[in-house]
Amino acid sequence: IRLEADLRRALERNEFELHYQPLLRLQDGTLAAVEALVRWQHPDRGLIMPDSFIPLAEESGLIRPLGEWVLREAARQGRAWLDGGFDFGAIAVNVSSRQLERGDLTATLSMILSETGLPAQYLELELTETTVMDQPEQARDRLYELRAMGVELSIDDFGTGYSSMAYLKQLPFGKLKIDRSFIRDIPDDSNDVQITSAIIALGHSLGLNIVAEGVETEQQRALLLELGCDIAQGYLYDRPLPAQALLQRWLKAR
Ligand code: G
Ligand code: G
Ligand code: MN
Ligand code: NA
Repeated sequence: IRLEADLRRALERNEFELHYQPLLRLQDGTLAAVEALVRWQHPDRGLIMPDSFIPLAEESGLIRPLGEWVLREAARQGRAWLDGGFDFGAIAVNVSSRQLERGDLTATLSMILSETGLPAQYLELELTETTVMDQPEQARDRLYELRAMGVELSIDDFGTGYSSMAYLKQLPFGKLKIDRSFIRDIPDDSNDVQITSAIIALGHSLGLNIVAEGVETEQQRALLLELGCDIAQGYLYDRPLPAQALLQRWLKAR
C-alpha cells in the first residue's frame, strides 16, 4: 500500500470521521467534556483505528492537514451542539508534536474558531508529556499563546513520558490525564494505587483537575472517587461514539 498517498486521498475524499468519548465528573456523574478521536472510514477496509495511521501521518507530515481537519470538524460539531442547545462541557482534541512545532497552530486555531463560531472555552487541547518535553522552550511559548486564546490545555497520558514537575509547574495546563496503564490494575496492584494517589495529590498541589483514563470497573471508579480524582473516562461509562450516538446517550438539552 502507498499509505501516504492513501492518507492524502482520504483527506480529499473526506473519509475521516470523529468519534466522541464522554468524560464524567466523579462526584456527581455529570458530563465534564468529550474527547474527539479520529477514525478512517476506508471504502474497502472499513473502519481503521488511529493507531494504524496516526504514526504514519506523523512521519509523512500529513498530520498537519489531518490535525487541522480534526480541529475544524470538532469545532464545527461543538458549534452545532451549542446551536441545538446541547450541553457537552468542552471538546478535547489530541494535538501531536508535529503540529505544535510548526508555530502556526495558534493562528490556524484562531482562524478555525472564528470560521466556525465556537467560543474558545469549549475547546481543550491534549498534549502528551513527550510532545511538550521535545522542545521545552518553544513549547512553553506556544502553550502560553494557546492558553491566552482561551482554550484549555491538558497533559495527556501522564506518567508514560518523563517530565519534571518543576517544569510542568511553569506551563499553563489546567488538566492532567493519568495514563490508563496506571489505572488498569487498581485496586489490586498496590504499587499502582500508590502511584495514582501520588499523581492526584501532586496534580492538585499544582492546581490541576485530574482525569483518570481507561476506567473500566466499578471498583476503579469507587477508589478514584475516594482518592479525590476529579474526572473519569473509560469503557465503564462508554466507548468513543459517533456524534449522533453520543448525542442520544449523553447530551442533554440545557
Ligand atoms: O480510540 P483510540 O484508538 O481512538 O485512539 C488511539 C490513539 O490515537 C490515542 O493515543 C489517541 O491519542 C490517538 N488519536 C486519536 N485521535 C487523534 C487525533 O485526532 N490526533 C492525534 N494526533 N492523535 C489522535
Ligand atoms: O489520547 P489517548 O491516548 O488518551 O486516547 C485514548 C485511547 O484510549 C483511545 O484509543 C480510546 O479508545 C482508548 N480508551 C478509552 N477508554 C478506554 C478504556 O476504558 N479501556 C481501554 N483499554 N482503552 C480505552
Ligand atoms: Mn487523549
Ligand atoms: Na491518553
